[in-house]
Amino acid sequence: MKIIEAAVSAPEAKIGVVISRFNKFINLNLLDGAISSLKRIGQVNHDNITVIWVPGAFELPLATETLIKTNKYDAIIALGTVIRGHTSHCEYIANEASAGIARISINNNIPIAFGLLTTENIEQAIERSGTKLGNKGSEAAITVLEMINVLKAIKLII
Ligand code: INI
Repeated sequence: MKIIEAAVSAPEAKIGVVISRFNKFINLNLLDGAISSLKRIGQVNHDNITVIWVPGAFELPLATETLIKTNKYDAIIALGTVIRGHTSHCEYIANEASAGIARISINNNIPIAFGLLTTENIEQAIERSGTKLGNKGSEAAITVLEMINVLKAIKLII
């Protein structure tokens, strides 16, 4: 029997963080959580992290794909916040962002973490960006660290 379960340390990894400016006051906390986890938990070198700002969550997939095409990154963390309004506008944005990111990750065989908060209100977003319900940015960082090592192990062992 072979079992693959990887660690989360990836000191040599090159990580791109694509982040939305819309709801920036929340997203800055997601970024803080992501970078802190990359460095403290993943031991990722400060110089190997690139942060790219885009206007909104809808733009996350395009910037992510463009970054991947440079072939300089081992993983991408996509960060943003979509807060429900009075219309269905936010659903179109959240759906496109999530579908786009999933498609790009699979098509390019590269880990991309979906660090997009999709909440009913601002309070829920605050709770998930470094207060009582954790930090989605930090979770996203730990996810890509593990996935970098999982993909490596699959290629080595199987
Ligand atoms: N972008 C977000 O990141 N979050 C939102 O909640 C949001 N809402 O609700 O409108 C939002 N809109 C902007 C969108 O992502 C695009 O930047 C815009 O539509 C231009 O393409």
